[in-house]
Amino acid sequence: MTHADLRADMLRHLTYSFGKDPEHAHIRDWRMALSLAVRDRIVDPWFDATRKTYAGGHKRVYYLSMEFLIGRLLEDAIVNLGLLETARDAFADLGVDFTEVLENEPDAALGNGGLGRLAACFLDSLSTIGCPAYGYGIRYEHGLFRQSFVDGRQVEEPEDWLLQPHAWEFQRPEAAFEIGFGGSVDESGRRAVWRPDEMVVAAAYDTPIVGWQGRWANTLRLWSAKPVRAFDLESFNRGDYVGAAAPEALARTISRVLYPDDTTEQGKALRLKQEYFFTASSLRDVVRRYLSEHDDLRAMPEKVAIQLNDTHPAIAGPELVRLLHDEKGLPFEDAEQAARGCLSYTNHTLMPEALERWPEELMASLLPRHMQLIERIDQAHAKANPGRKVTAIEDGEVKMGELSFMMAHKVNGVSALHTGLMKETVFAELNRLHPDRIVNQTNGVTPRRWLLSSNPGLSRLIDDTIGNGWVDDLERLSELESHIEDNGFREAFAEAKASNKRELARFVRETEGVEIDPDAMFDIQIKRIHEYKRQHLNILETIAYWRAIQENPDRDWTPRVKIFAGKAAPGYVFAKKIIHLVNDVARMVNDDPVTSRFLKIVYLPNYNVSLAERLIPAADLSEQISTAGKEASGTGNMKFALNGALTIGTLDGANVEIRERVGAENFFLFGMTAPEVVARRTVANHAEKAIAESPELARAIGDIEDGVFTMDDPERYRDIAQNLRGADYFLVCSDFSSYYDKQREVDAAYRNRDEWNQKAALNTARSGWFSSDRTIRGYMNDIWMARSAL
Ligand code: C3B
Repeated sequence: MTHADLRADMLRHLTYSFGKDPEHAHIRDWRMALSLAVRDRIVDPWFDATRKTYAGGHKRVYYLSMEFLIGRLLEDAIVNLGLLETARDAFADLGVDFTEVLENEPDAALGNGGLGRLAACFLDSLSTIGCPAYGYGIRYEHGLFRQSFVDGRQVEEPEDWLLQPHAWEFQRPEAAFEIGFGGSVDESGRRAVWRPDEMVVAAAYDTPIVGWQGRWANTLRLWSAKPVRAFDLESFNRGDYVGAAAPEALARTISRVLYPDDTTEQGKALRLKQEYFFTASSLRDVVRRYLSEHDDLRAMPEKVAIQLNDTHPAIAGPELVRLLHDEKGLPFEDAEQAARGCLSYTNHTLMPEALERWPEELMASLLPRHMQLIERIDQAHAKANPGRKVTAIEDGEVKMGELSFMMAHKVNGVSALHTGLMKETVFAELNRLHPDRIVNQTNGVTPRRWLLSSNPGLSRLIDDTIGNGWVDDLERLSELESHIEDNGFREAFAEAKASNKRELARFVRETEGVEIDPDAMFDIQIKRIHEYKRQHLNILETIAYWRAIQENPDRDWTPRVKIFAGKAAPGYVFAKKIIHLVNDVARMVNDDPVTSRFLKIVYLPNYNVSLAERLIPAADLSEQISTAGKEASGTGNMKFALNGALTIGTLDGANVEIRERVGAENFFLFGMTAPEVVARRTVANHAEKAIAESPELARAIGDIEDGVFTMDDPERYRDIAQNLRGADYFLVCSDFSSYYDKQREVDAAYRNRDEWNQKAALNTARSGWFSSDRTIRGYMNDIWMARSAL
């Protein structure tokens, strides 16, 4: 297709789909016209994929996830269809700014962080590999809140991506299911019959996800909740307009908002309703599709693989048993076995507060039949494993992790370390009973979005050096290694980074009004704000460095820009304090005439996928500093390494595997290991001791306590200081010295810029294994037993 063809298609859509005269078209109109012109090219491969799947009798994979953090889709589609240059040229002809068109698309934030973004990378890889698959989730009206700062404090505003025109989804009025809640179970007949007392309709919206080079396209099917009866005419006619709209309002609540908290349970009935709502509609869709081609429900595992992304869809176990046993008449044992054959479960965290538990009472009132089936599943497990104390129901609560484990044929962790810890801790007993069930699948990221699109400069250099086969075979990046010795290559590599940094500096100037020097080291920590991720360790080190420069301003310090971005859950008071502290410190440090040549701090608001795409290619240093044993994997860490940043990190999550691959000499390791962390916690007054041994730390904490950064309100951070001196559960103090010293090694290393560039290039060359294509192949081979249909 030529750019003239694409231009003609856009003009046609502009005129006939949107009724706009090109003379009066807004950027938004151009974005929609381009989106439809591109979408037209996805529909055929999409249909072909469906036809091939049916014709070949292929096994299908269903990925159930509360979150899909897909971000913008237009550029992804354009890149995967190989239309980037074509589209650029088409807009050049039209005199419209192509970048502005791409950036006009709302960033679909239907997720909180790593878990949701992983699901989005998996969709891209499934389509690239040609594995027949569906993503199933919720079509939230409001995704993750928008973050801004007022006097340094986080302020949340609702996100409203769906209010803007959106080109990707196809509504499927024919695919709708009635989903019930509450009511009672009638056990008088041969089969138990659940009679819910509340019903909503789950309506399907499909988004095609096209893979690399348009060879295959899968579907992301998101469910929206609608009332069974749209409107209460009787109330309306009585003049009760509010009452008339009540059914709709109530139903819509279910798909209204994404819970803005990725690690702590809200304990709200609504959350459980959301989980059941999307899980039940997805499973009904799966069973319907299976029965349209096959009769024997016992053989479902041969054709159906259902992945539970964390425990959020864990109700799938009892729901699938209910469908097969109560509704389709299979004996309970057969239903359970068929369900287990289809289901597998990914655990994404060991944080105790994030392991979902629902009060039995709530479960029984919202899903009475499921509560009975959970008891039966638990009893069947106990009977099969006599004398073992492991149950899915304990202390009046249903433990969704245990339930998922019992109902899955495979359970996986997301990095080697995390999987090992799963076996030793949360699932120790279950692992003893089912030693083959737990497997590891280390996370990965899609190279299409996280290198090819977001870092065009580096991608071009890679293409010129080794060809473009790396895009769907990322381990070929290793072919770069032999070129790293070459001065010309190293300089070009450095220039690609420098140019990304200049672009970021421009962005920071324009959006924040802060000047940063593109030649300084860009040191970046971007992720959700959480104590275990230890943004406060980073800011304490920054304060200590600032003090060191102040005391000795004539020394030849290595200039640094510390960049932070990330949202705190609205109810997570401590995390919000950390944000406020970083902003307060930034204000003071950036205005310091003595130190600001050497140190700047920037906290960019409203972190999202699009901002990550801007930041990661411009990073020199990647901060991956969680308390060892707490970060299940991390995926940002992989994106940074792939884009040629060096990591400063602990031996946690996938950092361990990144370091093994890029080489210990190209990674700045600090801090305690996971077993050392456990041991350190048993030391009385560990924090006090660490503070006593580090004058830098003592001074930094003292500064916070003395109100150095908060002249107007010296008490503001007393509780942070108290937490550090007292409990310090995440061992910020105990790891401080090791971190501070390692940062000084980083300073020294950055001064030898050629050697740094060499290490950076080695990070890129050796990160190929962290492609989500590799991860998905692992799931296909070890868990789903599914094959590519290409
Ligand atoms: C995250 C974990 O915190 C990350 O370490 C991991 O890389 C990703 O999942 C993907 O596996 N996670 C999350 O974002 N939300 C949760 N509720 C639990 C884990």
